[in-house]
Amino acid sequence: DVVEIRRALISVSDKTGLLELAEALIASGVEIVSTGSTAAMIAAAGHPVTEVASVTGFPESLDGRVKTLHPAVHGGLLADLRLEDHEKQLDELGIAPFQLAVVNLYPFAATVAAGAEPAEVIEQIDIGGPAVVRASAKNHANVAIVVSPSGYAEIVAALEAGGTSLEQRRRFAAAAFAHTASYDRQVADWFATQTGAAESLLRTEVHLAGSLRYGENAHQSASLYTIEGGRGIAQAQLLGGKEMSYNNYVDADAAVRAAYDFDEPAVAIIKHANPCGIAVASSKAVDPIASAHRRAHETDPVSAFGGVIAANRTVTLGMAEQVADVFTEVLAAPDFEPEALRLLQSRKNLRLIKLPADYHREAREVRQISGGYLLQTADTFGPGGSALPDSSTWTLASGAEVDAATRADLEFAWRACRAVKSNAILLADGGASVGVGMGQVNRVDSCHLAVSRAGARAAGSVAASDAFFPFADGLQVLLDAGVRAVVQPGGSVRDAEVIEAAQKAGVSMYFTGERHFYH
Ligand code: 93A
Repeated sequence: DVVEIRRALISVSDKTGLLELAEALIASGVEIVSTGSTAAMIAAAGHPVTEVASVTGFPESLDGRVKTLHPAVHGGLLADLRLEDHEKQLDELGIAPFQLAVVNLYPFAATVAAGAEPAEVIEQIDIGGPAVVRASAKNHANVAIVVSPSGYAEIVAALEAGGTSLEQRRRFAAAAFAHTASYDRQVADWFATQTGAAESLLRTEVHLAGSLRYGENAHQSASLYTIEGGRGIAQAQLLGGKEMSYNNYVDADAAVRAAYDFDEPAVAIIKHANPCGIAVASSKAVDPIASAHRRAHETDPVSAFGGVIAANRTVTLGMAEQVADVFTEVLAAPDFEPEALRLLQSRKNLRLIKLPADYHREAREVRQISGGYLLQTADTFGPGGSALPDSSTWTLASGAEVDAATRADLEFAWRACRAVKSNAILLADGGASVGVGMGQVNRVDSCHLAVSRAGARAAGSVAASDAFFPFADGLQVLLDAGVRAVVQPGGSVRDAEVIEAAQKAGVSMYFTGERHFYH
């Protein structure tokens, strides 16, 4: 199984250790065949080297795009000399076999990272190099392939040992295919960024972080994977309480997403991935994040029991005292004041999650379906996302332009509504949700739910709907409850009917032109 090295093909972009390797090969009587600048460097050091052009009978051409892509090279790499017939054919074709290939590829990733223009990046897509690497790796029964200077020492040792072993060549081949696969992935990722399409799923480098006690239910097993470079819930630090469960992760993610949709101090309380309360701080609050929490809690104190809370500001002692009074599963925040942390850490069942300082959501979302995955760009308007929605682009569909306070409420409701599973209706007043209708299979039921949750607070509140009203019936439920203004995407074929209902009630209604389904 030992293959003696008599002829080597060397074509490297990274010239680290090249001369030491060449010297050792020459000292062992190995013939070196090499490309352009690799050959030039070996020759300049005074070593004999055969230019690949003299092997192929063709000059390196097309600005170096065609160097090693030739049967005289690939025949020598792919011939399986365990077969008499291959040996005979090589003789007939006048092709000499290689027993070693040393290749490292054009620095594609480094060129992209340096911010090069597309034309320059494309020139750095190595074609001939990977072909040599793959051919040699396939034929590892006969050829050793080295793709990194870190492998040179082993080759030098093999020269002294009389050749490479099958075990070595197999190991080199495995590393070689991993190398070309990762190289092609870099190319694919770059192309994905160029086409503007949803980014390649392959871009995602994931690591198993550990197993969870169980999944959504006790009989399901589960684990957590983290995304390389991710800065989200999966990277958060656990500062107190028991380990995070599968459902804790899901709900904490929804809570953080909701709270971070706001620039101002905001708190979201989540149960089963839906908000039972979202609020921003009252403008007069001395302790803004405590104010936001108090108001979010007041939306629906019954549902907030056993909830998952996220704040987009440091948790103060004031907020901590409020949270400590209510049974809560998880509290996620960018940080905690020391006294707040001390108090909350005394609650042994409360998981305290400190988010990464540069928290951001992934730019794309993956969901599994049977037999495949769905990938989409995220519906972001928080950190790392698109610009915050701007109510200046809304159009007035009915009633009079509202005053500044009502407009602020509508903007709040529109943002908060995005955290609610479709069909979503959210009633708000003064920067706090007062009634949420979530996850219903028709919009009328979501309206009823929001109104009944709001109770007496429905009258005079503003309403947001994540998608258009297909009929006037859902909106009518809200109008009958006395909402003072409505925001919704608009765009239904029956918009005229819907507008008429709002007009009849004397209610201002804005169209955003953009929908925020969330399933
Ligand atoms: O442009 S290529 O895709 N065409 C080829 O035929 C070819 N053969 C080797 N690039 C090719 N290579 C690459 O050239 C190698 O992978 C290596 O990175 C580089 C070495 O070229 P030089 O010796 O001229 O620096």
